[in-house]
Parts: sequence; structure tokens; C-alpha cells
Amino acid sequence: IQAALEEFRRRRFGMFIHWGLYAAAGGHWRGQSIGDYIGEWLQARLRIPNRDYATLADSFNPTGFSADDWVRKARDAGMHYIVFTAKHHDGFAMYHSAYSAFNIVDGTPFGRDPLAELAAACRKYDVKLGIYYSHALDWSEPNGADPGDSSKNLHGVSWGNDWDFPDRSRKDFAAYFRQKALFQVRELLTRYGDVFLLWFDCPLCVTPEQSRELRDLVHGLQPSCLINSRIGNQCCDYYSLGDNQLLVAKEKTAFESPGTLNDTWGYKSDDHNWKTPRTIIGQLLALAENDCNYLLNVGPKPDGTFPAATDALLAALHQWFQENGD
Ligand code: FUL
Repeated sequence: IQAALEEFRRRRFGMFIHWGLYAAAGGHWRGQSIGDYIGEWLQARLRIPNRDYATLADSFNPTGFSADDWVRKARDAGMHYIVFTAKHHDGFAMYHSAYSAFNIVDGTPFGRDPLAELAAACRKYDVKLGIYYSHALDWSEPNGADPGDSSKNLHGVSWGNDWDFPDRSRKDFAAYFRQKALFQVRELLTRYGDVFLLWFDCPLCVTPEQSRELRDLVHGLQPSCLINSRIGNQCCDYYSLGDNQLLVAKEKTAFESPGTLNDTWGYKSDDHNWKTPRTIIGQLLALAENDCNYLLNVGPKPDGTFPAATDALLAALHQWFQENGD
């Protein structure tokens, strides 16, 4: 793990990629808009029933997707690892999962496995593959984490799925965790080659025993795979700062700041509030000064390509690295 942490610090700039069914909606659903809310939370924000949300999969066919293109653009922009959303809070697997048919290969006309294609492109370009996995929140599952009203998110949005599954007393989070989360994490670590890091998120309802079990599973399968702090209960190898948090306490431990390019992680068609290359480079340098990695997010469109403004930003970073060195 020490060697992996050194490698992590050396590769201080990464590309976060939030891509899932929510991209197809782009922040809009049957005449409603999520307003200024983040795109990947569409289902919870508008309380869309699972059977309706699942229709997004029926027409999901991002024929413009090219893993080679994404990873080459990341590398050219000075990024040395990527972190791809294998499963976000909506529960849809953006890889070929044997556990759940609610996945991109079995459930869409696209029928390809983007994670496998990204893994291959990463090997080609010497970019490391990191995987995001929502281990607690899973709105597609009756037993997904649901911490209840007391922790309503901003704008009164529920964390757990209390629109399809309102009776919290019947929810068995331990069953979901054992029967789905652990199983899928095992898939992710046994089918895609070396995984640089696992990026867990929102450890709601996760007990210390569960965090430890998950950590032991990860390190048992891939001893040098790093684990971020959002696994919960301090079972991590390095620390994720808060979303878009830039201030870091100077410490010896490894840190990483996840940041957005506009005001969303998942694609939103009407979010044009893009940060300038100057801002991004300033943030990268400020974080580097504090020995903190920067995980900069892109939200690809439903056709599998990056928004034009994202391409322009990445091109500007490419130019900056060419002029100023790595
Ligand atoms: C948050 C999530 O809830 C967001 O959707 C996003 O993935 C961000 C990086 O982490 O806590």
C-alpha cells in the first residue's frame, strides 16, 4: 500500500467521469427540470419511480462513445488516472454485472461494456483505472441505504428511495450490502485487471463492521488497490475532501479533492456555468502545493461524447502542460 500511495501522489491529477442513465435525461424529465440540483440526482430530486426511470435504459445507445478518445484526452490534459462511475446512487451498473440485469450490457440497445473498454484504453495510455461505486445508496433496491427524514438532503431531497419503498421498517440494509454491494465489488476487482483505486461514496447506514468487511474484500483481491475515505468508518487508505472543497490541512496522509467543471457531476443540458482553464489551473497548483490530488470531473453526454466546453477546457489544459511541463 505504501508504494501505491506514492504512485497516487505522483499521479496527482485525475479525471473523474460521471456517466449513467441520468445523462440521457440531462436534468429534465417529462416536462420537469431539476433546476440547480446536480444531474446524477435526477431520480431522487423528482422522485421518479423505478419502473419509469428504467425506461431510460431502453433507449440508451451512446454510439459516439470511444474509451480511447476519453483516455487519450485525459492523458493529453495532464491527467494520470481516471475514476469511472461503475454504479452511482441510481443502482444502474455501467458495466456487465452478472448480479443485476439492470446494467448497460444486458439492459440497453448499446450492449457494450464501457468499463472493459476504458480498462483497455488505460493500459494503452499508461493511465490508471479507478472505479467509483456507490456502496450504500442504491435507489433501485428495496434494501438500499435509507437514513430517513432526519438527513434529508438539500432542497428536501431524500437520500434513500422512500418513493418506491416508503416503509423504512422493512428495509434490510445488511441484506443489500451482503447480496449486492459485496458481490458487485468483487466483480469489479476480478474482471477488469488492476484497479488503482476504489472510490466509495456516501457511507450512510454503513456500520464499522461493514466498512471493514468491504476493505478486507478489496485488499484480499487486490492488495495495492487504494480505498478512499468515503468507504466510511475510517477504513481508508487516503482521504477524499468534500465535493469541490479546496482547503486542505497540511498533513502527511494522502488527500484528493473532487471538483466539478460546471455545477453538476452528471451531464445537464442547461448548465453552462463552466470554470475557465485559468481557474482550473489555479486550483490544480494550489492543491499541488498542499500535496493534494485533484480529481476533476467530466459529465459525458448521452451520445457518449464530451460537451464542447469540456473538450475546449481539456485542450487548453493540454496546451498549458505542453508549455509548462508536468
Ligand atoms: C457526492 C454524490 O452524492 C454526488 O452525486 C457525486 O457523486 C459526488 C462526487 O459525491 O457525494
